[in-house]
Amino acid sequence: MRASLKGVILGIVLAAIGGVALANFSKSEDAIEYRQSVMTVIGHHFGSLAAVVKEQTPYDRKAVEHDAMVIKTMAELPWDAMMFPGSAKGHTTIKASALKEKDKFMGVARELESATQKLEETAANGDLNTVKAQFSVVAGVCKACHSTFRKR
Ligand code: ASC
Repeated sequence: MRASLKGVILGIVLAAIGGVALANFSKSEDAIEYRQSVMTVIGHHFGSLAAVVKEQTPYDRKAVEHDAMVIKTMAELPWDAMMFPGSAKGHTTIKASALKEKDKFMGVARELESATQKLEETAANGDLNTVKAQFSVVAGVCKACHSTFRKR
């Protein structure tokens, strides 16, 4: 097989494996808009969970499962956009250190993915106390990353 054909096939296979994780951005503004949209959606659903945890909203198992599912799914999405080269400039609150310390930043990103995965599992178990406990774990990951990598 010719080398160029092999290259094309490899590209297609990698793109298929990558699936939705391979969002493509042609410029910084697009990456910033995408990641801010994702964080906005996470914020809304985390806010409705927070109201349940603080007992301002009655516990509804289905609603909690739905919020946790959305948060877990969204938590997988913004990382390529966060790491888009040059995207610490412009209409954004990410610190330049997030892109410079990519391994450290992505370590926290993976922590959020596993903490929100657990949140989805606890929501499915239907016990409000374990949901509350895991909500606190996720909130801690949010807060740690924001205080390290987000401008005030
Ligand atoms: C939110 C939000 C955050 C996190 C953080 C958790 O709802 O907007 O930044 O939760 O406050 O500690």
